[in-house]
Amino acid sequence: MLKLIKKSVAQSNQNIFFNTFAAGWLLKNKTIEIMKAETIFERLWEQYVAENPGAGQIHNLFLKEGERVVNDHVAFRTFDDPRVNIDVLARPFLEAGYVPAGEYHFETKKLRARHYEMPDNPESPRVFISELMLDQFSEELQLTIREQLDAVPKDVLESPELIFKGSIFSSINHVTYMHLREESEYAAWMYAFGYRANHFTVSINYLKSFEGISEVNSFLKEHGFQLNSSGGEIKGTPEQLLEQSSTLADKVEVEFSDGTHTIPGCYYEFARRYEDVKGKLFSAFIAGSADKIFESTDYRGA
Ligand code: OOG
Ligand code: NI
Repeated sequence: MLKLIKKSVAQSNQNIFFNTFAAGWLLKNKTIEIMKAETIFERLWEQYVAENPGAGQIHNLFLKEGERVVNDHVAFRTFDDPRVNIDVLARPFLEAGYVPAGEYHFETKKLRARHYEMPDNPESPRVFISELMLDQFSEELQLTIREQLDAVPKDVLESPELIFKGSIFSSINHVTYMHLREESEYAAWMYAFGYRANHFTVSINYLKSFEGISEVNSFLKEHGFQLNSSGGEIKGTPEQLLEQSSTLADKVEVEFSDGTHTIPGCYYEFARRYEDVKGKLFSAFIAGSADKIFESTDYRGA
């Protein structure tokens, strides 16, 4: 599909028009927009802070300290169904110039992930996309998700706007949400929240007034934010060239068909990267640490 689009771009070069935010071209009478990376992240950020005020508050606290907040990475979640898998979610980023960079496996959580980078642009956040491997779950879970996907209009699934759409399921209910959790917290989160930035990540490397990740963590706790302590508050070590911490996801009110419930939404992450022996900044992810970071959205009781 991606190849096809690329080819059409080349063929319809004369039709390309540009403005400051986007380029578009006509394909089968449909205008497909190529969004610039910056535009994508701005829209994702607005949606993310509007729905998870904690992240916005933390961001403002850093600004008040005189810091410039640069994102290390932004993460998405999805299912491995070919209609919505990693490749589908990656499309707008590839169009914007991103390239695939690393692959990760999470056996126990039955997840797979890939990260993408913008070449020659160290301040453009990495993009981390994971997918749930549906075949490894019960028939019931598979059916729940696939039936819901069957009901989503094709143009929604194929839209470059999919990454902004939130839950694409026509009706979600709390009983199903709680049931999905028994097999996978990730599946339940996806069911309720869908397509959006799961988290943004502050790059500690760019912070001037914080020595390291412990100081960042103390600052957050002093301001009343709770951290994900699964596997310890700090995941990874300087020897692994990546240290990470994250808040526990903000509690968000979700309207289910069987009532409104408050459940964990999105979280904010903090990452410090180190240079390797050759002086090259480590740019990948550490599966053992990521495994614990996923748990920042785990359900924590009513
Ligand atoms: C992603 C968890 C992993 C990282 O930086 O290692 C991660 C998620 O919660 O979807 O973000
Ligand atoms: Ni992350």
